[in-house]
Amino acid sequence: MKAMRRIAVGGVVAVAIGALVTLPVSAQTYPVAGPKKVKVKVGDNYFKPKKLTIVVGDTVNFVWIGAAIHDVVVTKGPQKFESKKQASGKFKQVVLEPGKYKIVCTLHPGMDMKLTAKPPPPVTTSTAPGTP
Ligand SMILES: [Cu+2]
Repeated sequence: MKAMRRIAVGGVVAVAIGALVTLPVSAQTYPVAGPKKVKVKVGDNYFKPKKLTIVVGDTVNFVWIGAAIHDVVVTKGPQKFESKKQASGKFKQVVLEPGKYKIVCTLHPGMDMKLTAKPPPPVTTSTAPGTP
């Protein structure tokens, strides 16, 4: 019985360590400075800006400004997301994985953009001015 119990406890510890190691990126906390909201226009037939750099944790807010139906689809990138096909409205996406993304409208070949998500800057422990 003693041996059985030891195995059981060991198993629990192994599972706990495994959970720590596989902690998803989304569980990280981000510095006070962020996150930001960044707007991307979805026009006929273009994204503006065509190149965008953000910091992980930022929200990209796609806003439809054209008349035609478009969508927003990641074809390459560490995090996949896609909007509905729509002619107006918005699509908000929080980007949690650092890396380079290619985003397209699947309805219009050549309508694409590049998004780069940088890792968050290290948290600094600077004190406020006047603090002793
Ligand atoms: Cu389109």
